[in-house]
Amino acid sequence: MATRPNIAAQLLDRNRTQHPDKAAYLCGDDVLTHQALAADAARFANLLRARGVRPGDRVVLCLPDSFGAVKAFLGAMLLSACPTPVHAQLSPDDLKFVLQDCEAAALIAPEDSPAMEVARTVPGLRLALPCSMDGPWGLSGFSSECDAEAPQPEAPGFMLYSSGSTGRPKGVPHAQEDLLEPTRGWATEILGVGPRDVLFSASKLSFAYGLICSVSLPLAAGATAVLLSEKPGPVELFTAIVRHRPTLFFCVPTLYAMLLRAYDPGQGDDLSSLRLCYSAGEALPEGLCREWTRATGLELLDGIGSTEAFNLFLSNRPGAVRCGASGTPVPGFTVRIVDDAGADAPDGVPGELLIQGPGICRAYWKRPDKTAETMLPDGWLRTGDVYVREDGVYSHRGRKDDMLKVGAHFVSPVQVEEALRTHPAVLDCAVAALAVDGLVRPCAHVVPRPGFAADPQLAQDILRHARGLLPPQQCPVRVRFLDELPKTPTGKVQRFRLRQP
Ligand code: 3UK
Repeated sequence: MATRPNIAAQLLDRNRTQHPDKAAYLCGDDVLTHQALAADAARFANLLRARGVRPGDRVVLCLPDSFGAVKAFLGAMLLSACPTPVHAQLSPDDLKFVLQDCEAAALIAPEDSPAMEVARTVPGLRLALPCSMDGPWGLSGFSSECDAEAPQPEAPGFMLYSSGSTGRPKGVPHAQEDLLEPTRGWATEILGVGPRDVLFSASKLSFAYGLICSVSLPLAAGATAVLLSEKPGPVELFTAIVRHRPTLFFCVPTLYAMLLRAYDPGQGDDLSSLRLCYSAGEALPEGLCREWTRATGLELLDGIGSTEAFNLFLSNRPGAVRCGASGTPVPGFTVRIVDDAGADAPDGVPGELLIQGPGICRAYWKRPDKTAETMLPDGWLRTGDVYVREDGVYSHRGRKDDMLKVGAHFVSPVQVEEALRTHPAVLDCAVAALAVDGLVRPCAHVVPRPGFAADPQLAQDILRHARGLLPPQQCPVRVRFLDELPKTPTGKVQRFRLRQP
């Protein structure tokens, strides 16, 4: 078999040759040209090699979105190591789990960050290298040219972690080539991304949606991308849009709702550079879709993707937006809606969405149980999403499992319940989705311990208790008291009975 090309080398070399001085990335007041990006990515590959990192080794990146993060990601890829970006604010516990689970050879993180503390507690880790916003430390001693390694046959080209129903996240490995899949059907045929576009994603590089919109799309199109290193709030996002004048904006529904509330064109919130807004990560409520377009005059396209697919597989189209629907299959994908027996569901009947297409992950990292459940032997991927098709258009009807998508984060009811049970008044509890303005939020259903009055004061106390233990998206927004939870004869709680659409 012929050796496979190194995808990072391909992207970097093409851009460096065609437009060396064009901006590849904009971040705050700083500009990174395609030439400077290629040079520093090569330096980083050479550094990793000199420090004993080999092709196939996992290199965990725990970094804010920044030039440094992109250089580190592409540099690791040049070596055909496996860059594994994780959220910069990942808890020390979860980071330790990821480093051990993927048997990381290296961790790249900001100097003095909690991540660097965690690194000291992981024996197998060979390298913990500090990284500034501009790049990993010590690049200047290395050559700006590097001999890129060909991707190894079985080793993952890059990996992302996705949260699971029972606590720990699962590694989702992808081949290097998968990085380019979203640039074909979705970016080219649907969005029409070209070299003159300036892309801006509020979602971070550690999330597949962010990696696609901030790395795959701009580099494949020879375009420019805006990076925001801070936590994205309305002020930060409007400021970046006004300053950098992006043409394409990618964000999640929860943030569109916040942006819409804050939007004030009279106060300088100028969105005139945008030709299109895109929403993914969780279902976009129909009302929010309409309101956004009414207020801004901009189309808002909803589409669904997943970490496993490393792509969008259903999408709305410019000029033909159906608010409240995920749209139609993205070119390259075949989709089915099936009933519990695996038979095709007719139009109008909800069932689970299965997808098939290029670039889909074929096995979770070291999780044969989860792989067997999700990746069917005939090549279909179970999305876990319930969909209904009408007139060829697909609409999301929630998740088949108990997982919640809140602000585009997976939330496991089990984890929230564990936290709630540490409150002295909670005898039993179950967490299920509650729709607030069409967006999914966790609701706690609590059976109080005898002797505790089920009143609003206790509800507030339980919510406060949860906020002290859980990240914001996992915190219930409401407590409902029940005398008992709905359970199967075998005692399993039936969370689906508690959902309030
Ligand atoms: C849900 C949606 C309704 C759905 C993602 C690449 O979200 C992405 O990846 P994840 O692995 O989550 C996947 C799950 O999220 N979901 C995502 N988008 C929508 N549900 N409407 C939507 N538009 O449950 C799916 O199975 O974190 C990965 C590119 C884009 C992405 N959104």
